[in-house]
Amino acid sequence: MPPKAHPTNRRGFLRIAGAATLAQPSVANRAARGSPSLTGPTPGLPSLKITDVHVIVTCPDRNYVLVKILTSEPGLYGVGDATLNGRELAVATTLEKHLAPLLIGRDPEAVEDTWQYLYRGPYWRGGPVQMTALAGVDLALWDIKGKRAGMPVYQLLGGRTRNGALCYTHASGSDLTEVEDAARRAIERGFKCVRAQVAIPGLEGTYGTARRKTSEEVAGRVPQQADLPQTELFEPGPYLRTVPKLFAHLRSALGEDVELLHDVHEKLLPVEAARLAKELEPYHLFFLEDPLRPEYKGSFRLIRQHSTTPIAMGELFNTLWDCVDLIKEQLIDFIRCDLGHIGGITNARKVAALAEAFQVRTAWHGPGDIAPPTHAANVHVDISIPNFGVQEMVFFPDVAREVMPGGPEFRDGYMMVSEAPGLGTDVNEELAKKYPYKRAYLPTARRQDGSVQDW
Ligand code: EZ4
Ligand code: CO
Repeated sequence: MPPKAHPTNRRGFLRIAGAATLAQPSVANRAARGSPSLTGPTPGLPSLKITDVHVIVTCPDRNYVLVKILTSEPGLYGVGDATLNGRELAVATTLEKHLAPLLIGRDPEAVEDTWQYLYRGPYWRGGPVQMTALAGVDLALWDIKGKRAGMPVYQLLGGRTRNGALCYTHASGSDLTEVEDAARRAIERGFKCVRAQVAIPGLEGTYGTARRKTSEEVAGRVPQQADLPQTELFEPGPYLRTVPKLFAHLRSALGEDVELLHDVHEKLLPVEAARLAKELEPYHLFFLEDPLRPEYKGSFRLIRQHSTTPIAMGELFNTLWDCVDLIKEQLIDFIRCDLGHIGGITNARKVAALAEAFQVRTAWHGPGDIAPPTHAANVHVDISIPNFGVQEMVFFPDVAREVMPGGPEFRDGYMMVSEAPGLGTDVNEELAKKYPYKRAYLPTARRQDGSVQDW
């Protein structure tokens, strides 16, 4: 994968864009030219054009895709994250081959217009690959806008509504005591909220906890191979019997003060999820995450009818419109989109505003397989909206922080963004080249009879 995009007809686009500025053509003329920008620079500032788009694929510890958008102002650029775990190269190709030619020559200040143009423009809209590519562009443009204004992005979004973003970390283990120990370590570190996952007895591997095997290895056909998907085993019976025991244990060991969360990872059927939410009620979860597959939103009604356990959903959603029904029917309490997979800040702030109207709070996805610019974007939005709930976070390893410096910092249970203009994150392109892409997949899951199970 070459690190840079070199659109073959880049000069052509620059020429067209330049002509458009000089001649002020009619809307119809501009529309005929492929990549028109709305005219008119910000008064008092020189006009700005996108001059190049670098797509950086790097694997400091795991694979990341970064987008660096350069402008006609020397030294002014923005950095976004376009990482989609397991499909990184599809997003990189979309950016290099399809989006970069549309961006070069455009006004980087027109963030909303560019979003609309790239979302609705291709006709084939949506889906995780395109929406992740769009998020990368969107974040880079917000970064540029902040740098140009001399302000951190949260100021552009309306300014502070809170001092920091309350956050949670993951505690997991192979048995109840191991999870308890991990939770205690997190609490000692300052966390007020902890997500707890435990291995399910009798099953090889459990989401968020243990070593996994490939499906071939599970079937006894081949030894484990590192660059093919690992397979977890899942059975709803043992899972549904174990999870309430975990939270009974944690509540009696840790008391009521710590907020506890659990991620179902879309594994259950509606009636199973309703049972789990009901049985977890005595342990007062902060939320039960992603209980159902994302396809049919109406299933969430069944959970609601049976339980007051707060429900969070959304890391697999790709647009604002995926969120509408769950929010307006108040079938969830937390909307937890991934800003890196729903087209960035531009779409997320609308999700947040929609949620505000229905007393739903945000809990943006914040795992290790999205890069620091998305984590920074999460926190810029978190601290500038009224209906923020909680923020998932990770500590990046040093090597990742060297390649992608400047992410939000953890302080006593909260995430803080830097006061630097823009998102406050960057990419070291030279260093990134030292860590080339390595093929990797997310795990898959199977039932004990060998059939496919949602991971
Ligand atoms: O499994 O980001 O809440 N966090 C999560 C994550 C997801 C990964 C998938 O790529 O569910 O850990
Ligand atoms: Co999750």
